[in-house]
Amino acid sequence: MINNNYVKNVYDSLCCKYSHEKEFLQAVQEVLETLEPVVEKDPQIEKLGILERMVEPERMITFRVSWVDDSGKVQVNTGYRCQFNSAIGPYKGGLRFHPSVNQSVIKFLGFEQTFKNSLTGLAMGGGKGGSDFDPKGKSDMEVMRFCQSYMNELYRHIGQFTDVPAGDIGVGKREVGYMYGQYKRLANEFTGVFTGKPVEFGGSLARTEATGYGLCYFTEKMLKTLKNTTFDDKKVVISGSGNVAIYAAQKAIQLGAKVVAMSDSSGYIYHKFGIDLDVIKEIKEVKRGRIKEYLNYYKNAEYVENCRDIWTVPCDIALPCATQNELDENGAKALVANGCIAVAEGANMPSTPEAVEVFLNSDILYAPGKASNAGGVATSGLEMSQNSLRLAWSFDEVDMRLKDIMENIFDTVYQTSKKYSDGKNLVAGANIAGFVKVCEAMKQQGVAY
Ligand code: NDP
Ligand code: 2IT
Repeated sequence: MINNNYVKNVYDSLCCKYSHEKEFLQAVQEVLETLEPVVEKDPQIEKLGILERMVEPERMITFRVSWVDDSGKVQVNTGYRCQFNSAIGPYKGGLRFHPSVNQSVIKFLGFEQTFKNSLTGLAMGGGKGGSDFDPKGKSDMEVMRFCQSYMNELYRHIGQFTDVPAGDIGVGKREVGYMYGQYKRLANEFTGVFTGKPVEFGGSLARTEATGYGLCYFTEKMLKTLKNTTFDDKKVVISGSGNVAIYAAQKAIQLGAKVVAMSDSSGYIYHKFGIDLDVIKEIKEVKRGRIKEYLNYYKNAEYVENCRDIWTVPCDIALPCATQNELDENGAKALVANGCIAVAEGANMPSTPEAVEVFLNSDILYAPGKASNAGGVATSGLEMSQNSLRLAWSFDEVDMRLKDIMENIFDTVYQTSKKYSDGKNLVAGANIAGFVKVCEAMKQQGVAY
């Protein structure tokens, strides 16, 4: 519910203009609702049109990506790069390759990225991109040809001081490698224009682990501060089995927890003795297979062919690490009913607005993705620093900085939440803290006329 007239007008005009962009409007509404107390205290925000500017990307690039499949046939996909906000640094954010990608999805991700990057305390603006290309079932050569064709268009819009892409769903080291190679051929320069690169050519150690590890560092700090407890001996459910999920599981296990369920888009596995992460890595990272194959290794595990039902598995801590809107009201109610004490988002906007409402009205600790999953992009920021310095830090050095950043984000979000609400609403804390820095930068930079 939005009450303030100015905020309401901004949101209503956006709804008229982009009525078909469901995910984007959802992300904007969630942020605007929490900004009301800030807007009411500072009339300059309305006078300078800060909110109108904040919800409109600086630039939205859409392009055709034609590529040749293994049979010699030409295929066509749509490519996107949304350069959302550059007030506090070059556009920064991942690329997603998934058939569900469209303008709404890319805009919601770019919008959220702006606030997330601000929370890291590093100098990074917000951006996101991708394509509706589906890497599943494609040969390595098809993926390479697609990445090269994608980069043939994108290269003119990016640069180490302009816009620095990275990975997201469907884009890992393999894809970043192919895209970086093509960028280098076209631009004839070797610069840190991508993050999440393989370590052989400038990638940072611990970037692969960073989002999942960062999620657990944030959650551990939240548990200690607000519930006087830790991951130790807790039962954890993690959705997804990609980059974020795997390394969230690894860190949770290192911190003494037992991960009992994980999923992919087809279904979830439940292993009451604790999931064997080496097997998940073998299936997902090496074979690029399906999570169901876990049953070939452990006969006493169970597989349920409905990924949404994973939230009915009783747990102490839930970490949604797959995709947007994967956790709905029913899932949220099941978690609350089963006595779950904390939900921390590794994915971007995994909880529907109805699910968030359930969490905020319960005793569950709820950490919104733009705060709790910021470890990935924060470590991308560290990769940019290392590339500029022409130095590479050790795994432990990067990991230590990551932990420090995540604990600082928690403190900032918690303190901001105490200042503007009851200290429990970390959604408000994250949105306001992320907003204020970008807002001040925009004010100081003026508008061109
Ligand atoms: P991956 O491609 O490595 O893994 C994605 C996982 O989510 C897979 O298990 C996939 O299952 C599942 N998934 C994807 N789409 C759906 C869907 N529509 N329904 C159900 N499950 C789905 O991606 P990441 O791990 O990198 O990203 C996961 C989430 O984390 C995303 O929301 C991303 O934006 C966010 N994130 C990622 C960061 C990073 O550094 N990589 C940083 C911060 C946030 P399947 O294999 O069946 O498709
Ligand atoms: O959503 C995200 O923060 C990411 N996919 C990581 C972005 C990045 O630039 O590392």
